[in-house]
Amino acid sequence: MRTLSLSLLLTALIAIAGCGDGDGSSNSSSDAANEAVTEVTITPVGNQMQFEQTEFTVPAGEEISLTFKNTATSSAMKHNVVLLTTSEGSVVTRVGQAGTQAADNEYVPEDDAVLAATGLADPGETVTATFTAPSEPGSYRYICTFPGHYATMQGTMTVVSP
Ligand SMILES: [Cu+2]
Repeated sequence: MRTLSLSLLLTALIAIAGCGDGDGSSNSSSDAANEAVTEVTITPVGNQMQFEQTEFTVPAGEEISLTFKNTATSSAMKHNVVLLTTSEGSVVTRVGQAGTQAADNEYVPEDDAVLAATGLADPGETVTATFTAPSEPGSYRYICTFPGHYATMQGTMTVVSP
């Protein structure tokens, strides 16, 4: 009898844990990342130079709304999200490094490889960019171009056929 109660209790606990997983606002689980969406919210990892959401998937050719919510509290942690037309490392480096020289444009460099960009968000600020997803399925890198951030602040947008 005791064994039975314990196993019932465990089952109940597992069910509760399962529910908690489903209604969380975070989209960071791999299941959520694989599902094509047209609205995306990205946050930083605390006061680190990292995106909490390092991957998301969108349908090709659709209008996408990308929101960056800067939940950091350190005044040094200003961020943006700059989507690139490629995932090629040399381009990521080029655009990432060029951010330093683009202070007058919220650190977004003028570069053909910039597909879309949010404005610069101070801690506590939320910024949004809308753009049309590429028609070509594939991997597209996104970075923060605030000086010194791009090396660790990166993620990948996957475009899939709708
Ligand atoms: Cu940043």
